[in-house]
Amino acid sequence: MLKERLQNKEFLFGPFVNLCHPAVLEIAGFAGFDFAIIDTEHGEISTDRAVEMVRAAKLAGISPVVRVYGNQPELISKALDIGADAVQIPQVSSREEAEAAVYAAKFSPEGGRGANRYVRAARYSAMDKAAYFRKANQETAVIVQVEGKAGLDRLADIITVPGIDVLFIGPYDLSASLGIPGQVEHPLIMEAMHRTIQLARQAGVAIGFFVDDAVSAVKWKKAGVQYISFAADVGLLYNAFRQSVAIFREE
Ligand code: 3PY
Repeated sequence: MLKERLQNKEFLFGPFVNLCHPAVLEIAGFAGFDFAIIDTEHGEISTDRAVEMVRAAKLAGISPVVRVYGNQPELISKALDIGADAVQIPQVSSREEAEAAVYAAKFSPEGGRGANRYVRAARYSAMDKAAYFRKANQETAVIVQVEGKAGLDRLADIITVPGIDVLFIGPYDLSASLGIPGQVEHPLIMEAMHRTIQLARQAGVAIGFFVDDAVSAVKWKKAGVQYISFAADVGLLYNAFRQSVAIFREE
């Protein structure tokens, strides 16, 4: 499970998935990624399609993470009910919002996630019921994305919220919020990342970051970033297509 690997201080690497097909998760698993983020915030994937993708991920030995559309309890519990190893919540800007995300992701007594033992995550009731609720709290990870100026200003407070497994910095949204859209290598973004890494070390929380290329992934891994999300299936496919076309046309 992703959470255990994070606790073991492993460095994990995985793409966003925007193409709405289970085969993408199988391909990502066979390629050796650690996780893939099924993105229901951007793109066309809905929960009923995400479940097929979660299934495929599990079969291919890759951890399915579901990025929800927003910090809404019903979306967070649904992502976990369908069997995601982790839920990733965008646009978290305050301690209260981070606490609400954790509360929605945890069953009582740690939170207020709606309790149902007939869902896929509970093997449709095949799991012992007490064990399911306990194990779900222990084994599923909560990843909060800080990606706006307000969240950045409150980072020191957000990072100490109990129950956060990864604090993820989204450079694209952050660059937009700072008035430099798309300039993800800008010194302001780099400064934010280095400050986050520092704070995370003190708080004992894993850091997540998004990169567009594998060389940057290695750089951030060396800086201590444990959860590195890498581009998206569509962009990787485009690059591979484009490269082949360029070779064929001798461009
Ligand atoms: C961001 O960079 O803002 C993300 O959410 C990851 O793509």
